Amino acid sequence: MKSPATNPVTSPVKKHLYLAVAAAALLVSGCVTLNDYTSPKAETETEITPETNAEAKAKTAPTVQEAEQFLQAAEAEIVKLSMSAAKIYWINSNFITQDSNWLAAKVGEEAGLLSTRLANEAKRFNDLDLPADMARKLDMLKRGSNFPAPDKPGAAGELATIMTDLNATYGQGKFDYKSNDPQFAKFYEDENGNPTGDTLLNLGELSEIIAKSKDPEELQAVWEGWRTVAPPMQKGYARQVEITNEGSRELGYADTGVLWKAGYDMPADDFTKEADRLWNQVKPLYDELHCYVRAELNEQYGDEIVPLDQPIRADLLGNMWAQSWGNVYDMVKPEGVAPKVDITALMAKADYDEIKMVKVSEKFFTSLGFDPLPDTFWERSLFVKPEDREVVCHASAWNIDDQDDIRIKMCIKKDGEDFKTVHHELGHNFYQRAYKHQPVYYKDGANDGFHEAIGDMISLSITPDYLVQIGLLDANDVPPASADIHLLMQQALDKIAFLPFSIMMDQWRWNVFSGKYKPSEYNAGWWELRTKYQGVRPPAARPADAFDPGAKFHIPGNTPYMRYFLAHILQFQFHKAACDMAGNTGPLHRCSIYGNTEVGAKFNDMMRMGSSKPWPEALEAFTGTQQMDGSAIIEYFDPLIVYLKEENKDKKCGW
Ligand code: X8Z
Ligand code: ZN
Repeated sequence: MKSPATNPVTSPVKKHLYLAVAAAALLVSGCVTLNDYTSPKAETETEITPETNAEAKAKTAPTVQEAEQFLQAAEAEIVKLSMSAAKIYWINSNFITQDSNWLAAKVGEEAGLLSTRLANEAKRFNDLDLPADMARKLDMLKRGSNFPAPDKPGAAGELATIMTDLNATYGQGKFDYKSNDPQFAKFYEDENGNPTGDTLLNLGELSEIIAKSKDPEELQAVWEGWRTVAPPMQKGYARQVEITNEGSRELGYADTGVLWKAGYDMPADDFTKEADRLWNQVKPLYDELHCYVRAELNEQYGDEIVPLDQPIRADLLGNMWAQSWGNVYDMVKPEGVAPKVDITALMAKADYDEIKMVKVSEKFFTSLGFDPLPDTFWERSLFVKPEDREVVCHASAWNIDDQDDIRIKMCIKKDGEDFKTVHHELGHNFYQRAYKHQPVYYKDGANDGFHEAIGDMISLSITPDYLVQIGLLDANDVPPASADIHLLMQQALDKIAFLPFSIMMDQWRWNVFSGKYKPSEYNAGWWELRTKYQGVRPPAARPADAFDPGAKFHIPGNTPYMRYFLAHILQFQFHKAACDMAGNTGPLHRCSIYGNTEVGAKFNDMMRMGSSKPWPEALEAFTGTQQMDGSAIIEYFDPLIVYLKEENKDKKCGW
């Protein structure tokens, strides 16, 4: 149910953008239509006059039946707006133009107005003793948008316009990097070597340089260059915070951060503690990884660029935001020769194109017993970056009609990283389809971390043995058990390095919403948290107007990020439960559940619940426990932890 009003995460227009998962209409089965619903307030106003106050009060007090009618009518309204909103957002993200932005802002305003109205109307039933199911639905309506607008003229429109602008500014972000330098000609020429006329690099191209270059000056220039897209966003961002905080307060939340934290079936403060608890379970592993990687980079770059007692320069870690470090694997890999399982190379050898990557990913899900994706998925998805127009390239999965019109939108690169991202996106789509029979209120993940964890859990089964099974890897090239450290290192660079990044993103937003960081402190606060959690720092002092949070999609894209932190805990927990179920007796990191329909059926039992029950019950349905738990991560990486501790034993770790 959670989503901003201007991009495809909007709700209650029921937009789940994962990362732009649009979900839309549930066609309500005819019993209640909008016209059937008469405002209870209007009825009672006419009736109270001749009665005593007590009698009047008894009459005006809402009834369970009215609450039921209200929920049905609200559902009908949501459904009505959903599908057109989803289609507009889809078009806007696939063709960013002035006109499609206008349409997105317009429907975003409508969605915002609807969301605010329904949330406020739902408050009427606050003191009523209701069956748990109805209370849950009303609560979901009250938290219907992650970015609620206040109930006053113009607010929803202003908010929707800002949100659309931020999204579009990010989506079109470009930067001129050495357009005259022949070394970079490939970025500025077409396949035939003719100039494209475009002298600016987009995020995909800049990311490629960050992933491959080992020249600190170049890395710094590209890293700083991408961040020039963000300062123009800061003013709008700060205004958006004001508006949506006001909207949140009207709904009874201290600020928008508290509203977000209230979405986890527990009091907001308890959720903060829960996130900290999970982080503390895995932090020792991150600390070891950080210590080891810094030392390896120090060997490559020297004391001046990578001093051994300082946070690591964020531009040296192979990713634009230093959120996952897999691209520096070759620089930091453990001693000893290990046969390389390079999925990028294997796919190239097997002539995989973008469609084949998606087909193979789909096959994993069908091997577990899920139905194949519908024809419309293949007809309507975007798999390849179009040359002739501006699109939002950040990968996303959509459900346009809340039934079977599921799609992904992704500028797929033919590499191992995107092979896994395709699984991630399909995880969203298969989840959406699994809960399509639920009422609109429950067409969502058990919590948002579940939604992000499904496809990632599948990816954990992309083991060398699995790659042999699907014909990508030759059986003779399966690394021996002695090479596990290499595989685990690769995995840790992606998954463990990600944990502190994913927890600090929303720490920053919580602080912004609570007013702890004023707009003038946005950037300093950002780096305070980046340093505290990740132990990274900018390559040089940041300019006074820097707004570095704006250079990461989910900030202007207005997608909460705690979901990814939770997903990185949950996916290992799911993987362990699945492997136990499959009777796996080997190490967790070598287990693959490919082809196991029994596990698939159990997984589906959890998925089909949607958000109809508090998430601990969904978790229990699959794992047998009600608690999120990081111990499966520790088990999975156990050999690596031993290795890192040994490697680090004479080092001074920390920053
Ligand atoms: O945004 C995404 C997905 C879409 S929901 C591609 N992810 C986060 C990111 O890219 O920052 C997946 C992992 C983290
Ligand atoms: Zn996702």
